[in-house]
Amino acid sequence: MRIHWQNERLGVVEGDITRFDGDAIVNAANATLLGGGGVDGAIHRAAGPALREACRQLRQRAWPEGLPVGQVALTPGFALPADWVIHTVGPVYARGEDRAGLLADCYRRALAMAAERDFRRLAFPAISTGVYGYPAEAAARIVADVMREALPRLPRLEVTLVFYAAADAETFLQHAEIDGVR
Ligand code: AR6
Repeated sequence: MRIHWQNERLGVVEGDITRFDGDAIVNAANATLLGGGGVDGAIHRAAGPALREACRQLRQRAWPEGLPVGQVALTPGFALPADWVIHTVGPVYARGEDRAGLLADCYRRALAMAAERDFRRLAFPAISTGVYGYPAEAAARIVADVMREALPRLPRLEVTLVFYAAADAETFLQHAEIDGVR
């Protein structure tokens, strides 16, 4: 993974999140939790069929109606290098409605879950900015705000933001104010 920007708390890299070798990666899933395209499809392929089974059981036991937008759910990582997967469902972008709070919830709740479990290294993809159509520039500002607010209270956690393409990492850095994040 190629590093575009980094300090002690936060990294902005380009690469495939399924290769991240830390405590957990976040999955930009959908409410069914049963897989899909994009990063979700890649994570399921790399983790193997046991992940789908774990997600199916999660649905049955905890989320029979599906995982609501902005919520998080945890499974093992199975064949992934990361030990755990924190599944979340980002909002579908809508012009006429401000869903920034829901996108922020995905990041905040994933950070809280990681802290609860005492995870030290966590990676996020750019939730909602693919199929769900959230503009990368707006998402960048939301993510930066959450990191600025949350990371000072989670001193043991190191976060990596993984972008699939170099251009996406650069767009993020142009629109996010992360210099002050510690
Ligand atoms: N590693 C890192 N980032 C990736 C990878 C990867 N392997 N693959 C794609 N991305 P998307 P969403 C980037 O569409 O918008 C799925 O079908 C991608 O370039 O995966 O939240 C789910 O099942 C983009 O920047 O997620 C849902 O139905 C970012 O990940 C729906 O898509 C997010 O794109 C969720 O849509």
